[in-house]
Amino acid sequence: MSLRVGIIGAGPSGMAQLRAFEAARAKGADMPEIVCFEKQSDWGGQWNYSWHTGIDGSGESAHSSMYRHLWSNGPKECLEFSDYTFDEHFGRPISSFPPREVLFDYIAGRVEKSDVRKYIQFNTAVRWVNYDEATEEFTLFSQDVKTGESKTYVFDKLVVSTGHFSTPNIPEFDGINTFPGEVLHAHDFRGAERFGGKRLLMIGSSYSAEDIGMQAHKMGAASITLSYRSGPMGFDWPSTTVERPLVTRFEGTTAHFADGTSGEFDAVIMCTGYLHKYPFLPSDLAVNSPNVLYPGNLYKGVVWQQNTNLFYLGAQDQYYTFNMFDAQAWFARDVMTGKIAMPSAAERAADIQSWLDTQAALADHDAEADFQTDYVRELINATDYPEFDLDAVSTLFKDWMRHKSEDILGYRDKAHRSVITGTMAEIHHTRWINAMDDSLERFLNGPSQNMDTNAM
Ligand code: FAD
Ligand code: NA0
Repeated sequence: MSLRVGIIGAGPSGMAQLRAFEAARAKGADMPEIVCFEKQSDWGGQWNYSWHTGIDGSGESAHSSMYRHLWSNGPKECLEFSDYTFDEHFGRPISSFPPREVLFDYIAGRVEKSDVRKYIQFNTAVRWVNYDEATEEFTLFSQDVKTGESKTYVFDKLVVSTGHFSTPNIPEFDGINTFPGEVLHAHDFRGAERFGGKRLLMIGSSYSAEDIGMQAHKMGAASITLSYRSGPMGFDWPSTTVERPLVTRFEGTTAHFADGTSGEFDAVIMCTGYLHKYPFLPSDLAVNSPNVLYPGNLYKGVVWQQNTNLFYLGAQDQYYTFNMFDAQAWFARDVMTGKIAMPSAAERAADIQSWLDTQAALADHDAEADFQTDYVRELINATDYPEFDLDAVSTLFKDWMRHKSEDILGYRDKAHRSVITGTMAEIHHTRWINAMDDSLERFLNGPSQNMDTNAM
C-alpha cells in the first residue's frame, strides 16, 4: 500500500507541500496517496482575499486577515521560490513590493503549472483528527461546508498547514464596552477608506499596527495614535501619527494612556496579534505557542516531537515566507518518505533546545533575520530544494528594515535585486503613497497614478 498523506489547508504552506511531492514525482519518485483539505472554495490561504468578516458565506469563520489595499510588506526578492522565479512567472522585471493580487497570481501560477489542484478537496473543513498509537494511523473527520456531508479518512502522515494569523488575540480594556465608536480587530479590517477624517486608535506595535496605521494615513485619517505595550516602533511617522504607551482605560470617546496623557477617538483597531488555534486536534498534538520564530516541540520547526508522523508548516513567525514554506515542505516530504532519517527523541530534543536557546538571546531584528536565515539554510541543505544565496537574502532583509527606518511611507518605492536570477526590480511607476488602484492590471501595465493624487 502506498503512503497515505493528509494535508490540512491549501494556503501557501499546503501548496508548497503539494509542489514538493510533485517535484519528486517529476524526478521519478512514487507519488503517495494525497488528500489536501481546504475549507474555502479556492487556494491561497491569506492571499485569497474576501470581503467577509466574522463568518463567511459557508458559515465558517472567515480565514483571511488581508485587506483590499495590502501590498507586500517585505521585498518580493526575500520570498521568491527558487524553483519558480518572478521572471519565469511574469516574463519581465516587476517592482519589489507587489500588491496582494499580484503575489496571489505568482503563488497560484506555480501550482497550476504542476497540476496539483486535483489533490485538493475544496469547501471541506477538517473537524477532528485522532491518532491511534497501535496502528500508527490518523483518522480524520471532514465536512463539506456547503452540503454538510461528513467523511472519514485514514492517513499514515498528516501535515497541518492551517496558518496562525486568523484567530485574533483580543485583550480587554476597562471601559471599552461603552466606547461609542467602532471597535474591531485587525483580522476584520478590510480597508481604511471609511476612516477618512477620523481619529483612529491602534493598539499594538507590530506589522498590523504599522501598516493599517499607514493605510489610514494614506486614506486621509485625521489622526493615528499607536498604543504600545512593550515599546514604541519608533519610525519617523508622518505628522498625523503619534505613539503612546498602553491604554489604561476608556471613558466614553476618551482613551487614557499609561503616561497620563489622553485623547479623543472615533474608532479603535486592535492590532494585537493572533493565536495558534487548532480546534481539530487533540491538545497533545496541537502547537501551543506565542508568535515566535521557533515554537517549541517541533524538530526542525516541522516535525512534532512526540509523534514524528505529524508535521507543521508555517508555524513560525515569519521573516521568510514562501521559500521557507518550501524548505519545510521539502524537508517534511523527505522525512515522510524515509529519505531523511529521524534521530532519536533525545537528539531531537537537544536540537530543539539549542534553537530555543539561540532564539532567547536574539538582540534585535537583524539578529532575528539571521536566525531565520540559518534555520532555512539547514532545511535546504538537507533536501534537493534548489539552493540560493541565503546570506544575500538576509542582507536584503536588513536593507529593507533600514529603509523602513529612513522612510516608513517610502520604503516600498525601493527596488531590490533577485538573489536567484540577478534581475534588478523595476522602480514602480507609482509611489506607494499615491497608488489607489491595487489591481494586477494597473500594477503591471500602469498608467502611473503619481499625477492623480498629491504626494502626501
Ligand atoms: P494561510 O495562508 O493562513 O493558509 C491556511 C489555509 O488553511 C487557509 O486556506 C484556510 O482556509 C485553511 N484552513 C484553516 N483551517 C482549516 C480546516 N479546519 N480545514 C480545512 N482548511 C482549513 N507574508 C508575506 O510574505 N508578505 C506579506 O506581505 C504578508 N502580509 C500578510 C498580511 C497579513 C494581514 C497577514 C495575516 C499575513 C501576512 N503574511 C505575509 C504572512 C502569511 O501568513 C503568509 O504569507 C502565508 O499566507 C502563510 O501561509 P499558510 O499556508 O501557512 O497559512
Ligand atoms: P501582527 O502585527 O498582527 O502581524 C501578524 C502585537 O500585538 C505586538 O505588538 C504585541 O505587543 C501586541 N499585543 C499583544 N497583546 C497585547 C495586549 N494585551 N495589549 C497590547 N498589545 C498587545 O501580529 P504580531 O504578532 O506581529 O504582533 C502582535 C502577521 O501579519 C505578521 O507575520 C506580519 O508580517 C503580517 N502582516 C503583514 C502585513 C503586510 O504585509 C500587514 C499586517 C500584518 P508586544 O508587547 O508583545 O510587543 C502589509
